[in-house]
Amino acid sequence: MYKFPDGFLWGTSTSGPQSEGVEPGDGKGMSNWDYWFQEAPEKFHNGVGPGRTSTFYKNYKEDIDFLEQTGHTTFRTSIQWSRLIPEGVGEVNQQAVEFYRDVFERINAKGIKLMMNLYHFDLPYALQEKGGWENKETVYAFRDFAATCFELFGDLVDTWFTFNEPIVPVEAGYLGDFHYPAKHDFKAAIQVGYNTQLASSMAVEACHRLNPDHRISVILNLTPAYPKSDSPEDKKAARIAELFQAKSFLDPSVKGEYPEELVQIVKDANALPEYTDEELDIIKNNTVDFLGVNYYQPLRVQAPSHTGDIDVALGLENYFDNYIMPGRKINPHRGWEIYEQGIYDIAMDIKENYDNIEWILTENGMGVEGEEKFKVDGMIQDDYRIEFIQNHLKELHRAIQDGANCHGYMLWTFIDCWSWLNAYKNRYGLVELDLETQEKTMKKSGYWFKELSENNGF
Ligand code: BGP
Repeated sequence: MYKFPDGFLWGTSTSGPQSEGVEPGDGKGMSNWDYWFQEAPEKFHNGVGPGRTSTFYKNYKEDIDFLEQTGHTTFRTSIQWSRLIPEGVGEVNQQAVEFYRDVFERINAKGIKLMMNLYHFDLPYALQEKGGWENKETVYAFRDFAATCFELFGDLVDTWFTFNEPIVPVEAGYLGDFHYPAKHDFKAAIQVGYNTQLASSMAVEACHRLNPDHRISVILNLTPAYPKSDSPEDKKAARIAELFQAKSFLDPSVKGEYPEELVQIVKDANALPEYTDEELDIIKNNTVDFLGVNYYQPLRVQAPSHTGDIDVALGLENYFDNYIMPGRKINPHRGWEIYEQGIYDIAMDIKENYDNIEWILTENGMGVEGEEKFKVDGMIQDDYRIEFIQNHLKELHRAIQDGANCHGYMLWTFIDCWSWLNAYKNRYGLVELDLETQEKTMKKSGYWFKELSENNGF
């Protein structure tokens, strides 16, 4: 038996842009994703854009009933900035206020602890046009958006998050091609990362001031980086990968400052962002109350093949290369390595190096393509998902036995939802969605998750 501590939270996570659907006429503004889809629909799997989701915006009353049927004691989604404040700053969309208040009241009425994230990769396009996260104006706009949310919904939300996986838009949008604006610019990437951290710290400050009884955090994808060998070159590469991909937000969020080693690397690359001492004080004085941790896959790292002078166009490849470990266990649909022990290693890092701060596993999950082929008598028999969750929970359980301060497990995701460029390619839900009819059906894992929650273990 794997029993979890009393009061351990069981739930799922989703996000506004991935579940609500766009409802023209209800005052929602355009986000960076809506814009990108309009400009380049061919980039999106099967040409399915952010308007075609599980349409939680329309069907939330029935959808919320599934939270009970799947045994949720907690649930996370996000407020879409472009729905609440269509231009990013200024006027608040009253229809959005009514929508979110009704959703939150209904979830509260079921006794489910509501966790609310403020930014899940979705920027109002009006701000993107002015430079997006490269421009400090976006930082102040985010602070004001966050304060508006605390004032409008503080009575209904239990726990707040500022950003989901803030490193992802930095890497995917400024060092790669998976998020808008898809440019390769190392210096811009560093500025965007810094500005995002500053915005997060400012939101923490606003929450503590406006909602002093509430707790607030950030959600980080803490991919551990494992070196290919014990050679000093591979170990150094893994250390740098970890600094960029995990510690760049973890240290300022929890400790209030950037790791010295990382600052030096950025300095050497001539890529220090524009900052002020007042801003660094804001980061220093507004650390998170606990942590949200997403875990899907580890990083396997080797020394970079590029040597010599830093080539700014190369970005992170100046410092490390990823490699595919022979014999690794892999989710063939998503292409991601499955390595359950990563959870344990993250837990021990938090315990040893971050004062054992309290944390919640806010995302972990298995995306599967063509799930309908696993349907028997009208229900998807997703034993592979149950096994995936169990195997990860065993490592989480071991970590808790060894002192990890983890208070909950949240699966990605609740009802199959839309996902960025992959759209509906991979399904993650406890509840199946028929995209054409909007019919929703519990998967086997949905029933199993309820038992898991009721037994507080398996
Ligand atoms: C996380 C994101 C989610 C979700 C998930 C699954 O990184 O926070 O938004 O998309 O990954 O990833 P994907 O849908 O790309 O397979």
